[in-house]
Amino acid sequence: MPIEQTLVLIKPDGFKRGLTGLVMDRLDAAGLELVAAKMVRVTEKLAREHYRELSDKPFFPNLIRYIRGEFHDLKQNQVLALVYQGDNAIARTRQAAGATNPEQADPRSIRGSFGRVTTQGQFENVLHASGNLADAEREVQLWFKPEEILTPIYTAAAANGKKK
Ligand code: IDP
Ligand code: MG
Repeated sequence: MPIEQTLVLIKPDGFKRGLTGLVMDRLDAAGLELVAAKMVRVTEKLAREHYRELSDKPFFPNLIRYIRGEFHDLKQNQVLALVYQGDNAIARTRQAAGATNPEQADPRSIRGSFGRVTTQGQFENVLHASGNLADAEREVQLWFKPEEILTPIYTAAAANGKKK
């Protein structure tokens, strides 16, 4: 099994509802190793770049507002950004997170336990977790400089090769 790194963001609902420690406990319990962590002010540019593959979706404008904390009164637009490492870390983190729609997620998963769909139809699902290796490589390098990660494994060449 290859060693992978994956990006986790504690989204504004998770942060505001005091779920940061719980998410980190669950990922610890899953045997994942924390190799980077920082609070980040999410600019419009960073949000759009992070979610660029979803820019055509009808929920995109509200997704950008959501990740920037505009629905949760986060004046600094802050999220906690984390990088977890381990064998098969990407799939294992997704497993702990649960399905995108919290109403369809395994009730024991983080999203299934603590996420919600708002009356406006927004999925508030506590955390972001990279979906696959290509996303993980791009996202870890979008949010972190190599020197901010204890043991960086993704190279700049991989990220540049994936730029449009
Ligand atoms: P993921 O976060 O599980 O990888 P993506 O499809 O990459 O799911 O979507 C990114 C985020 O956009 C989701 O976590 C969720 O917050 C939001 N989202 C995705 N699909 C919908 C939808 O159909 N309605 C509302 N929000 C959505
Ligand atoms: Mg995704």
